Amino acid sequence: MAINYSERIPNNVGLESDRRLQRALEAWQPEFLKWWGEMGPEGFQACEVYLRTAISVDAKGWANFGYVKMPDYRWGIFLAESVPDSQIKFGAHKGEPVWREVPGEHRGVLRRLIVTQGDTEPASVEQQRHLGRTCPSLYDLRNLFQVNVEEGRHLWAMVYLLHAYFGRDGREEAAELLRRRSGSADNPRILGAFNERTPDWLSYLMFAHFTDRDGKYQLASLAESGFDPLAQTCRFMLTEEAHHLFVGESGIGRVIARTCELMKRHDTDRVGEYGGIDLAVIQRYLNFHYSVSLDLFGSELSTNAANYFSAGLKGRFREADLHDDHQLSQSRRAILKPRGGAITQSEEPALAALNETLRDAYIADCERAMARWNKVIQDAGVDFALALPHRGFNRAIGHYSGICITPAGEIVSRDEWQNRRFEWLPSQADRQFVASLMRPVTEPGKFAGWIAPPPRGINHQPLEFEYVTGIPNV
Ligand code: BYC
Ligand code: FE
Ligand code: FE
Repeated sequence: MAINYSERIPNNVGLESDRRLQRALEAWQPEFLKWWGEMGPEGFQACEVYLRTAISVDAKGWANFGYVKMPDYRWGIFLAESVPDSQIKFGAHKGEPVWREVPGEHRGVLRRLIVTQGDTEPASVEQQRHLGRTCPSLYDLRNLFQVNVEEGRHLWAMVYLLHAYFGRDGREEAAELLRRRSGSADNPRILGAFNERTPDWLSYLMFAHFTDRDGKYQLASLAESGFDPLAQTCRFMLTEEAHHLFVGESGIGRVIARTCELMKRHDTDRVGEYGGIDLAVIQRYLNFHYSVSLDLFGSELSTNAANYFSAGLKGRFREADLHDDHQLSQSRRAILKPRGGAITQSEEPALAALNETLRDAYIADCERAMARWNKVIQDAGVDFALALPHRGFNRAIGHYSGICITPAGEIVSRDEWQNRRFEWLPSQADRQFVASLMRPVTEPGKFAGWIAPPPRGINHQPLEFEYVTGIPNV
């Protein structure tokens, strides 16, 4: 079947005039649609969803709202505009012109970075495919689907790079991206957090807040890349990421607001019997999603990270704002390390510690969001504060893995950890309780009792707007 490219695949990469790329995408697109049908939002493929579609990168083109059936969504390929005469900003090639083609010596490493990034996108869609059935409102359902189609588009963005710049092995990797499955025993997704289950909406909102936020920091680092097509692609992806973070942060904020309202009304901190989620349960969910997301930054000391930077492939967060030599060959920095039963500081080469440096920026961002959530609690007149656990808590990657650290940052014995872990992480009972609240609310303008309504609708529409129509009876 021939494809009308600019209509079917909105793009600013000159797809119309690139026969080789057309052929590759023409073969891949039906596989993508098949994957979307099997692994995309379950039970809602025939609904009309009020979605935003990007049809170009300028201010007017990237936010077109209208009803679309998800399988008909126009997954486009967009690069942010290239800056003329740009130079590589860091590493051994600093000051040289950016690459418009893949530098031969870094081909394998670059492909691996693109594949790792690309793999997370369909993984998240797979993790979220069951959630539609238990949506707390049409507003939230629409936001879920918006995030899902955009993660689909992020997959397209990485597949475009693989097809356009990596020849046959790029095409093979692009096909594999549709074959791995989140949580599969034989063919799992690449990174840990993307094989975890997202069984309920509290997990999902935490995921959008904490795990999509890793996306923000990783994409921002790749947006500094000396390989210009990758940088341009990631810059445009970041504009979409902002909405995913909004969904997470505002969603959790609304859960907190509802809980506080029930606490005040019934003068209790146990709001379960009134259909709310205790702040203690929210804290345990938060501990889980935060720690799993911290793992996504990799080991504290990593030769991979040092090599990515020195090679000019992956920079630091907002590289241009940093005032140093952008090569880090002599610099050192202090990092925390567990040693002999204590967590102590140690001076390490800054180049090897780049994963930790990016994780620091992420943690600071999470702290800022945490302060906004705590303001919601305070404003409600409730005496409680949520907190981020220690960075070593519940880690599976890096030098804290295998060490039992409490949220307060205390190293404890394995026995104590086992005995107390459900003070800190969601228990079976927590998950069952949250699951019991997950009843679909699909009447326009109505919201489930465990989450407060948002202050306003989408794209100036009222809250009662029918954001998704044609919902099957469940
Ligand atoms: N799980 O030197 P190390 C997003 C592996 S999220 C499993 O410590 P490195 C999104 C690592 O691959 C953003 N394995 O790590 C969010 C390596 O394997 P090999 C995604 C892990 O390489 C929500 C070994 O352990 N983008 O977009 O310095 C919804 C030792 O590695 C994990 C990116 O990640 C883990 N957590 O850094 C939708 C950007 N961590 O080589 C989307 C691209 C490490 O020994 N990726 N390993 O086989 C990277 O920059 C790097 O691969 C990482 C790891 C930062 C992930
Ligand atoms: Fe994404
Ligand atoms: Fe995202």
